[in-house]
Amino acid sequence: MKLKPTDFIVILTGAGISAESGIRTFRAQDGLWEEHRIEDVATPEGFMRNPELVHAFYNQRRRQLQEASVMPNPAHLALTRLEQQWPGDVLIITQNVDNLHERAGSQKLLHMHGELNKIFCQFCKTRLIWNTDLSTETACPHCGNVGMLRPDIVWFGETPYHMDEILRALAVCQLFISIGTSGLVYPAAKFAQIASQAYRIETNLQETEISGSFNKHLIGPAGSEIPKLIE
Ligand code: BV8
Repeated sequence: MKLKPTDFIVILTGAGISAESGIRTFRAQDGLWEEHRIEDVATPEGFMRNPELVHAFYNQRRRQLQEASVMPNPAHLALTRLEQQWPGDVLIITQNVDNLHERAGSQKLLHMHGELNKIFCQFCKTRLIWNTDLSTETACPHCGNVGMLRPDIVWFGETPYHMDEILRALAVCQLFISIGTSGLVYPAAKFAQIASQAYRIETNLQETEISGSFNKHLIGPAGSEIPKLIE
C-alpha cells in the first residue's frame, strides 16, 4: 500500500500494546478477567452492588501505573514518532485506561473507555484527575458529598466516549492500524469494518475474532512489530 503524505492514519490500541510494559491484559491465561467477573467489577450494576470491591479493583490498577517498572514500551514510543514525523493527520483511539500513550508523548489520543487517573462525582458531575486510592469514604473535593465518587471508566452497558469523533475519523482515514486487541468488545470490534475504505493492518500475537476485516496481519509482539512498521 503506497501512502500519500496527506493521508490520515487512525490507530486503535487494546491491552496488548501495554502488555510489554507489564500491565496485564484481560483475556490471557493470567488476565484480569480470570480473577474478577466482569459483571462484578466493570458494570454500573456491579458498582452499585459492591462499590468497595470495584474501588479495590481500580485502586490496584491505578497503583500499578505509579510503579517505576511500568513505562511506555517501544510500541508506544514508535506511535509518538509517527505522530511527530508523519505530515498527515494521525489519531490514536485507545480502549486502554492506562496513561502510557500520554507518557510516551502522544497528543492526538482519544480514551474511548475512560482513564484510570480520572474520577467523577455522581452528584455534582465534576471530573477530577486522581492518582491515589478511592473509597466510599472519600468526599468529593468539589461538593463535599461522600460516597458519590466513581472511576471515570466506561463500564459494560455504558456509552463509550468520543464516538462521534471516532466514527468521523474511521469514515475518512486512508490507513487503519489495530494493535493488541482481541476484537471481542463492541463497538471497537467493528471499527475495522467501519473503516472499509482504508487499508487495514492488524498487529497481534495471534489471529483474532476480527482478523477477517484486515488487509494485512503482523503477527508478533507490538514492541517489535510497531517500530518496524513505522520506520
Ligand atoms: C456499548 C473498561 C452502546 C473496563 C472496558 C452482545 C453482542 C455484542 C455486543 C454486546 C453484547 N452484549 C453487550 C454488548 C456490548 C458490550 C460488549 O461489547 N460486550 C462484549 C463482552 C460482548 N459493549 C459495551 O457495553 C460498550 N458500550 O456498547 O454501548 C453503544 C455503542 C456504540 C455507540 C453508543 C453506545 C462498552 C464497552 C466498554 C467496557 N469497558 N474497559 C476496564 O478497563 O476496567 S472494555 C475492556 O475490554 C478494556 O477496556 C479492554 O481494552 C477492552 C478490550 O479488550 P482488549 O483491549 O482487546 O484486551 P484483551 O485482553 O481482550 O486482548 C488483548 C489482546 O492483545 C489479545 O488479542 C492478545 O493476543 C494481544 N496481545 C497480548 N500481548 C501482546 C498482544 N498483542 C501484541 N503485542 C503483545 N505484546
